[in-house]
Amino acid sequence: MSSTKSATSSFRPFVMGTSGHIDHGKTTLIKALTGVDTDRWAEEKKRGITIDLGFAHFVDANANQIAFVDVPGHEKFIHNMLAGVAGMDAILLVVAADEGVMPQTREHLNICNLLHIKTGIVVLTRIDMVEDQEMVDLCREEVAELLEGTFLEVAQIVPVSAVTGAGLDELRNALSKMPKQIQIPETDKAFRLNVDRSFTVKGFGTVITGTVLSGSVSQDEEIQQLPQLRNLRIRGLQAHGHPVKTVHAGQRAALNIAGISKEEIQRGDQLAQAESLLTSYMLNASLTLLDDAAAVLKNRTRIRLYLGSREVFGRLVLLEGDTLSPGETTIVQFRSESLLSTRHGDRFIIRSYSPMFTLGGGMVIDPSPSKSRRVMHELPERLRRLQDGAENVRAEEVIYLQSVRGVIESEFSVRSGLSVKQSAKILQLLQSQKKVICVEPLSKRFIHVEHVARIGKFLKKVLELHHKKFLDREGMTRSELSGKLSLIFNEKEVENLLKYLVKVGAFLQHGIYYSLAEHQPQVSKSQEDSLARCLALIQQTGFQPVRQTHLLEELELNEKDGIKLLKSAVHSKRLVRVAADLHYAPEQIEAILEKLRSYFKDNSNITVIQFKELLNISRKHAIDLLEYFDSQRLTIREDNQRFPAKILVEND
Ligand SMILES: Nc1nc2c(ncn2[C@@H]2O[C@H](COP(=O)(O)OP(=O)(O)O)[C@@H](O)[C@H]2O)c(=O)[nH]1
Ligand SMILES: [Mg+2]
Repeated sequence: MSSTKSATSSFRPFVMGTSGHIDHGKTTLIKALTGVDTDRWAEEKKRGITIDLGFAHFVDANANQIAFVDVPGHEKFIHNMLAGVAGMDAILLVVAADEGVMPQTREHLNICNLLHIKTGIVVLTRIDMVEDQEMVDLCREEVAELLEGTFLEVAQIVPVSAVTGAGLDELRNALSKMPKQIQIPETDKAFRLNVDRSFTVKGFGTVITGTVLSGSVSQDEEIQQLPQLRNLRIRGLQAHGHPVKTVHAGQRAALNIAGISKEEIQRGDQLAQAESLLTSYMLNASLTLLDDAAAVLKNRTRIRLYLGSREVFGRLVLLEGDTLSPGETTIVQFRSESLLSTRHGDRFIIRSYSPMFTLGGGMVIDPSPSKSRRVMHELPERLRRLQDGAENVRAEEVIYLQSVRGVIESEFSVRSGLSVKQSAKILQLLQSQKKVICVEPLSKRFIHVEHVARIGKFLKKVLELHHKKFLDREGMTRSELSGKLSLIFNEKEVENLLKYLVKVGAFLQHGIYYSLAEHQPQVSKSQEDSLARCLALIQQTGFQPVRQTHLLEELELNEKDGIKLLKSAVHSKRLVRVAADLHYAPEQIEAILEKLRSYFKDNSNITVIQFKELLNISRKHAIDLLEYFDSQRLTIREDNQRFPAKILVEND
């Protein structure tokens, strides 16, 4: 994403949202400050209430940009309020002095508190409506009590009247102090925006609006729409009503997007830098039930989840205990009915399915959990460590929780919440502490050593069974051994895993074979003698092959045992099986290839008859041998001629 040099200390745009009960004067206050009537819709004007999110911007005395998001107070439109609240840096909590704290004052405050909004200002509105100062003081006390223990506990409380203008200067003054209290916008992180509106503008096409949560994005850049994982190009940008080249964290932005209809992108979708989020139907999270939640929460309750500007339905699986009581915090798994896109650290709200009220909220700990039953053991403890452990503890859990699949570096920071730079450093540390291994130097896939040990255990079992079944064989080759591993790992990864397991002594490697340390291929002395005689016989006869019946006679074994011994000799590469009734010693095959090589020096190809004469063997054996060479890709057949394959001549 583009450089964010301009977003330095003097330029700290931020988003401030209203909160509070209906009719307490939120919309009127924003109009008094900005001149903008945020009730955009005819329906809103007719009914005199805010239904959906409204937007206005304000430039404070220090020329800093504040984007206001005006939310509806009515309990029926809390879902719209939730769509706007996710990107807010600060809150204007509005309480009418003549009415005091009301249900949605509490509910909005609870929501902002659960979403970890960091700061804000409390505005006591409509002070012209109360008879004396005493009433205002009473309201102030009531509000102060409500704010105890919340993020607004230390907030400034400003009494105002939008009608007389009293207190508005003090409020503007308080607003200009806000940037210092707001965390530096996350400008160095990946670009991310929650879509809250999508519409068509004549002559431009589809335009979406949203709050830039982190990073920045510029005209003509490619971004991804999530959870659809669709790549989109940005045709043009506006911030606060003006065309710009780049938009930054803390700004409200309108993006003109190429090649998509307004129906294909909607409120609830996200736009983000590719690979900065993970999609899943499942989330592991911590969840706090509100003190004033109406009832205990039962396991597997169907609820509404609010994440960014998105509302989805799903069930909450309690990972500890069967119920959750008001005020308690626990670890849960959310099973969504539609696809989600999140990263570690995202905050969410849950509301009851019906009737609708806010139940609680929490933080995403694992944005795309492994389904492996193996990691279900101790899962809540591990998730808790991943939630608030030290960086290296979190990093280790991230990798452990992905079981044998492990984590590739590009998704590591999405799962851990660590920056890309921190991630690289910590992965290095975990490797040097021998807690994780890297099985793929290119994609950088990391697996926890405990899971690698499990892979080792599994392979040892496979080897043990194999040794039992084939007493006389030396062991298994990599391709024989990789069977089930190749479902997860590519060839290079299998190779590296085996190399590691041999290094830590799980099993042995000799030549192309892997075997358990205790395994000794069992060939009896007499069988060994028989085989030696048989090999001697084969080699004596030059290129004239010995028939299998003759070999078996020579082995002095019955047919069944004899064939088994031949097979094991083939397996251990002491004998080459060219066809059912045709065996050669490896040295003979090499000698034949040598003859072929020198033949091909003077000839471009060879026919069966020429080959038969070259070796002085029967036509049938010549064909068998040539077909064997074809199968080994040493020769290439074209009609009745064989041409040398590259590897045959290159060995020259
Ligand atoms: N007297 C007086 N009336 C106000 C003041 N602020 C808002 N109102 C009125 O209170 C009603 C509700 O205001 P509105 O801004 O729509 O409230 P919201 O639902 O919180 O957005 C409207 O009739 C406003 O004119 C104020 O400071 N003084
Ligand atoms: Mg309003």
